Amino acid sequence: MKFRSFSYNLFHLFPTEFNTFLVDKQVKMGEDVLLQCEINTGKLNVIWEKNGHKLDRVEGKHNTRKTGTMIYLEIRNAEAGDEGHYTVIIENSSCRVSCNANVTVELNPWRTIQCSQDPMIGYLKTLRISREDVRDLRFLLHGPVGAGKSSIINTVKSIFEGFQFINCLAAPEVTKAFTVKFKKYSLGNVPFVMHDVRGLEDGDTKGVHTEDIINALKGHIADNYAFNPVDPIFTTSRYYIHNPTLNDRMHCLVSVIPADRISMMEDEVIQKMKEIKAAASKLGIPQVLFMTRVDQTCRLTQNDLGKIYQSKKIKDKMKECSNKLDVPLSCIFPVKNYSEETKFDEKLNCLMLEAFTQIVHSANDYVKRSNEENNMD
Ligand SMILES: Nc1nc2c(ncn2[C@@H]2O[C@H](COP(=O)(O)OP(=O)(O)O)[C@@H](O)[C@H]2O)c(=O)[nH]1
Ligand SMILES: [Mg+2]
Repeated sequence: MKFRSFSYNLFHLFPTEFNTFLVDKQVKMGEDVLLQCEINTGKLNVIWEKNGHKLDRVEGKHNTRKTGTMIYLEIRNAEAGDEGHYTVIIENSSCRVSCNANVTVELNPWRTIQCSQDPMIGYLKTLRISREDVRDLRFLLHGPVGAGKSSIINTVKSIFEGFQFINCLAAPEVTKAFTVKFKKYSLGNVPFVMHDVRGLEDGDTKGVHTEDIINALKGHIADNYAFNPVDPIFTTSRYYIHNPTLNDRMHCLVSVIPADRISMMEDEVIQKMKEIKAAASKLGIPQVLFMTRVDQTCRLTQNDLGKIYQSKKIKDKMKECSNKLDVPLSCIFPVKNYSEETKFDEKLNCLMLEAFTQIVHSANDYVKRSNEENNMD
């Protein structure tokens, strides 16, 4: 016997429930979306919400209806703005129940991704540095603790060396400030060197000192120097390079930001990153931003990395990085690192290789423009 045939006196004996729930929808631009669910009674009030606010119904776009116990919301001609978290609330004087669904709209791609890694690896393996006296192009990675700096090095190393490194550089999620030394990582068969530094933290006595990153950019810090969070390197230290050459300097600064944590980053850390960026600008050193952990912030991307440039969430996160750190969107590259995977993933490699090619070009251009005699101080 169905509940709807009972009188109102029996209402409290049979609480209102959903027979079927809303389900998540993923649609392409221009497609229609139909959200539907079924309740066990027809005599109730229905309210639709989007992202926690009452749905602002637009004529010709939203169509809500109730047919018996079925409840529908139709969204016509899906656009980027239709993406969101939808809730249907069913209520009367004595009860209120709700259920939710996410609507994801695949945007038209705004950047393309190459789908074959071998030409990109081949290109980078044969690329010549624009000056003969420069042995390697050197990259400095900086950013908050846990941003994925060590994982980027691990991922790039794995791609060039053709097998997957166990991600021993990356810190487990719970630890902080795992990397304490200024560490140089050569990439085996290509003339590129990446430097990993201890992560930035808020406060003056935690994480790496801003001044030391600037010293590293200028080439004053030797490999294996253990960062001291309280004081920058002393000129009397045996790790201090007094007259750095172009081979000691950094040729590109890579800021690393985790997409899933950008909104929660402390202002102080952002301020430190901006300070370092400003110093790099003053030195003429190119700067690029790698946005990591994209899979942790966007389901569409997690399911298919090839759709990263169709994701509104990724685009929004890139804009947030751009606004917070004053980096143009064209200099922001969303990347995914190897974290739990045990097998090679060509889409992951291609995304990383595109970002990596960009920093190689920027660094190569910088060394071409640099005058060996330039004093950086
Ligand atoms: N899911 C996912 N996890 C990542 C990614 N990049 C890094 N991680 C994880 O995030 C944590 C911090 O990374 P780590 O490289 O140690 O950060 P670092 O402090 O900047 O060197 C580790 O547990 C990594 O496995 C990514 O793109 N996706
Ligand atoms: Mg690290």
